[in-house]
Amino acid sequence: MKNIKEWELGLRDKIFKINNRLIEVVSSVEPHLDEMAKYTIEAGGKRVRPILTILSYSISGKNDYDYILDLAVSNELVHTASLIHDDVMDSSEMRRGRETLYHKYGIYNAIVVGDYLFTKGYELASKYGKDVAKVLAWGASKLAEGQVREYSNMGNLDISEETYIKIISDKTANFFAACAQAAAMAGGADENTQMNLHQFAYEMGLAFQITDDILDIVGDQGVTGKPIFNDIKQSTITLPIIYALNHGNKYRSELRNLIVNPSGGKERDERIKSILADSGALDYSFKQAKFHSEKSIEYLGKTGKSPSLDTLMDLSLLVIDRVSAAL
Ligand code: GRG
Repeated sequence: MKNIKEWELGLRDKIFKINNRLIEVVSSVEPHLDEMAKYTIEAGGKRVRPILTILSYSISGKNDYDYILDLAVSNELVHTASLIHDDVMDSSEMRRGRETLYHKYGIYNAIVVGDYLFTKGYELASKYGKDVAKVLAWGASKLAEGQVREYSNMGNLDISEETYIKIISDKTANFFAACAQAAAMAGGADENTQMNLHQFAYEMGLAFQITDDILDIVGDQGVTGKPIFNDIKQSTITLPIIYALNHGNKYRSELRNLIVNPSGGKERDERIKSILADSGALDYSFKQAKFHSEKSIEYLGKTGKSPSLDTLMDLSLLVIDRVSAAL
């Protein structure tokens, strides 16, 4: 298994081209919009979705990856638009290591910049034909469904693991699936390959989101670029909490009290963290992430040999690797 640095190095030229093209396509004749759109793009991000798009295309696509660059960029724009709107909904102050657009420029500007990136994304995707654009529209509509389902379950301490999986399927995994499937489609892959890549990316997306939710508890803001314990602060109940509430009899009422009581600061956070560790909730959640990562690789194995296969596999393993050092 390669470490993250090596993996990034192997993709450096692609990430460089993605970043340049992103800046190019968000340019606007309206200087303030231009400034805000570029502020958001220049904050960076892992660029997982555009990389997933390029590699999924390479499984069957005959052209150089330049051909699929705009679809990759389109997917990053839709994702970034959703993050901007998410930060408005959560009143978040930090994202990608800098002040959120919402906090710096205000709510009205954040809504419009999100809309702008979203439409720019669709303009680019339309180049690949209506079937490809339709898959992406499906993925983006799932983002919205997931977001609303999550919002309506805020503070719901009785939320089931099944509902949690439904939420993260839509807010994360189905969009990953749409990125991979649309790219395979644009590369002329047969239907079987398209579906295997869809399933691969879906399972990887579940692993990615579960990992993200663990990192919200045990992560380091310097690495993730966003504050930790944000989910609990927002009353978003994620897998570690669900597990501990359902399996840690000893801690159940204490944990419920700690979650509903926002005071207590760092001490409260540390206590929640130790309950989640002692009840086995963090280990269980990591096992679930690992399970989905392994499942994703099974689907990948069904797509047939190609040069980008190993890198896609590394991507799925890296998704869960982000958390193993923190546990
Ligand atoms: C369709 C534009 C649009 C919006 C729909 C607000 C909203 C409604 C959806 C938001 C859904 C959401 C917040 C999903 C989070 C998914 C997720 C895992 C985000 C973090 O992704 P990373 O870690 O972030 O890839 P970076 O910053 O690295 O790109």
